[in-house]
Amino acid sequence: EDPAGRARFDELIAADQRVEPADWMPDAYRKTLVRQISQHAHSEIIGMQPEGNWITRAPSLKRKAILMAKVQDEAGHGLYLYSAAQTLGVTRDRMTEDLISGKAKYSSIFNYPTPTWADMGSIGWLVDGAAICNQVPLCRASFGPYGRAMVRICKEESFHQRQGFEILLHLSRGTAEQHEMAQESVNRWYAPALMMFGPPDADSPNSAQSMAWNIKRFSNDDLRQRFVDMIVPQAEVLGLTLPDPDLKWNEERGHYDYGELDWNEFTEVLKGRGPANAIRLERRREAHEGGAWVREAAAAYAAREASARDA
Ligand code: FAQ
Repeated sequence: EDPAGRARFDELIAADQRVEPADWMPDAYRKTLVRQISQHAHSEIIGMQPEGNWITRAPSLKRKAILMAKVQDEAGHGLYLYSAAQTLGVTRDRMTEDLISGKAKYSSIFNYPTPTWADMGSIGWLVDGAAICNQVPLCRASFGPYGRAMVRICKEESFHQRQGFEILLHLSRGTAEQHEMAQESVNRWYAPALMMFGPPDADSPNSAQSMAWNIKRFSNDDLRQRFVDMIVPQAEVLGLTLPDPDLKWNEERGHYDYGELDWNEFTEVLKGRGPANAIRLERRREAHEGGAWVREAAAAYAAREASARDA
């Protein structure tokens, strides 16, 4: 413990200023940031798979180009976030090892399959929409590299959300079959998207401390409510129904009430028993092994450049 460092850290947090990598910080603060930022990075990387599934089958060249750009954006987000986590002392190899061994968490949402093209719309509208609600406040996270990475990520997520909304709008206004495909997809993604915000506040062990450290700015339930309030009018524009019979405007609260979510399903997914957990990890392992030669070549090139410089 460094008393002067501790005092400076407490001052920065109290003044709502930024902590930078070289500053002294409590071990628990460092640990919770590594946990959250690495989980977030893993989510972006695993999150490429459900949409990657449709790149070769996109309904037009234009849709394919847009989808490819979006999936590449997710890779970029993963890289910004791994870099932010590395400033805290954890290595990229360590994080990757934890992901492919199944030890690390990543967002529950990416363990659901994408059987139809409409799922590209639902992921953009609901999953990126939820991601934006959760991540805009993270732009003000107290840890500098995380907050700065989030600014850029949020700009790109806004484009992702619009492209998803537009896919659904197109389908919803298309043939009866297309409309039905859009509705069926929204029916599957609605509840899992609400679960992205994490467990209810009463069951969220990390929230209080993360809020005291200005990492999280709002509780899981507050952000979930904000998301529900945002998507209800958007669903009306889409001409689609949200699959929740309890969804109702509450005049007194000034918010929409919504039904209880199936938290058993959430727990099962977190334990690795969701519909697509096994295949997601299997694909990530294959990609990691298949990419070994690229890492070796990059390392050999870097070593040769370094020895040429020293010579
Ligand atoms: N899935 O005490 P809390 C995207 C875990 S968006 C899995 O409330 P915390 C964009 C939590 O880690 C998705 N696990 O935890 C995209 C903790 O376990 P631990 C990624 C979850 O950290 C779109 C335990 O439950 N976004 O990728 C989930 O205070 C389309 C107790 O929970 C982020 O990661 C969940 N949904 O709050 C990409 C945002 N929820 O670690 C491709 C940054 C909770 O103690 C395509 N993260 N858990 O073992 C956060 O804001 C927070 O970490 C929360 C959880 C809000 C997710």
